Amino acid sequence: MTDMRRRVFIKSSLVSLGAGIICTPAWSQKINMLSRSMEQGSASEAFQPPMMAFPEKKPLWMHSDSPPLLETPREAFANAVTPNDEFFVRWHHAVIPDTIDLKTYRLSVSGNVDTPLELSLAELKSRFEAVEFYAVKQCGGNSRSSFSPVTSGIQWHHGAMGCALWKGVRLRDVLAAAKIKPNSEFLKLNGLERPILPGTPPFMRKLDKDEFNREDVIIAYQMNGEDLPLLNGYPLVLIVPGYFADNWVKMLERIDVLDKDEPVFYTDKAYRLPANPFGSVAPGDPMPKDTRALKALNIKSVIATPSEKAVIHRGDQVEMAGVAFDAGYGIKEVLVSMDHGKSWTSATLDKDLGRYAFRRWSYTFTPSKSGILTLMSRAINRLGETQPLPANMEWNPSGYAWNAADHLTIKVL
Ligand SMILES: Nc1nc2c(c(=O)[nH]1)N[C@H]1C(S)=C(S)[C@@H](COP(=O)(O)O)O[C@H]1N2
Ligand SMILES: [Mo]
Repeated sequence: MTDMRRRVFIKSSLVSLGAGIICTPAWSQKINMLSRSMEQGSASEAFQPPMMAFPEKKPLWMHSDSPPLLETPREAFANAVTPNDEFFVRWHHAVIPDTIDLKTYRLSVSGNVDTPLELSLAELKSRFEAVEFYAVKQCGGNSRSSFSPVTSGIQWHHGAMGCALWKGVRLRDVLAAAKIKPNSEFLKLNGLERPILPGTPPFMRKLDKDEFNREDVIIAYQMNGEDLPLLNGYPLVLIVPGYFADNWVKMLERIDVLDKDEPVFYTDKAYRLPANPFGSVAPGDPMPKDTRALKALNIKSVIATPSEKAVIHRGDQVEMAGVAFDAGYGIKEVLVSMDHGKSWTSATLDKDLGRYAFRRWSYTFTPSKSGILTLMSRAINRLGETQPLPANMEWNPSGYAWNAADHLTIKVL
């Protein structure tokens, strides 16, 4: 694969599985019931989507083949950094270019500016200072399959998230080079892919002034030291650390500067929560009229190991490990429980990779009797915020922002 021309044969490499795996309500209700019953062991694993390998990717759980919706297996979160070939994939529209020709690719910056720009990737890299940091990218719908009642949308388990080292240039430096006018209020940012059906809104997002002036909002051209995989947005992806991933526009094509607000479907109609502090309604209620955009991440931890399929005997030493993160305040502590939350013990935190990164944690124990054991994890951040227990998790009609204490069940022989 040359640097100038990247060709990824998404379409030809697909194995057709009919209509892909679209969750029917009955099917996902079943998963949900099963994954909720903490006593029943690894039932949820029996309903995993198939594993499928896409270009530049290892086999991942495939929720749909077109557009590709690929989920990272739980075990990957035993590490603080998610490898590019295991990083989840989510696209709204199926017409995704399988080639990006860098001879013709340009990022345009136009609208309320004095100097419109058409930047090649090489110009972007050479004209602006590079910055690099770790940050968690998490889909708003991650863990949606845990909600009861079931909500519509992709029935992700916990693998619509990942943490990578992102390298790129500051959005605000690029805007300054375009001589953005002082009365500028919003940006519209476009992805390069297109919907199949005419009339469907293209993937476009909006940032307000406070957001586009942040010094840590970057246009990234590298992920974990390499070019971005095409499915993760090659050649450029917007990084908004601490925010849910719907804000992180992939395959960035155009930045349009606005002097006044203008409705944008994927910011003003989709990706919204009820406009109250918890972003919730009574379970089963519809979305209220007053909504707010899904923005800052909430605190969360996920258990990666041991696998629910592991063969564990009494007296074995077992390492429980996973990751925790929040919107950037910093993880202070991760607690684990083996008695359904009656008592909690501190896990060991690995080194801090930065305020927006996954914080790896681990806890080693030796089960002394055989039977079913439920392992739970719960993170606390520097503000003292923590995860609710699953029974106290608030509900919203879109199934966004699930962040209850995680659990998994193992069988000790
Ligand atoms: N161009 C474009 N960018 C996009 C999207 C999209 O459909 N098109 N989806 C968003 C959503 S909702 C998610 S969860 C992330 C997924 O990023 P990934 O595929 O790199 O994991 O991309 C975001 N950026
Ligand atoms: Mo998403």
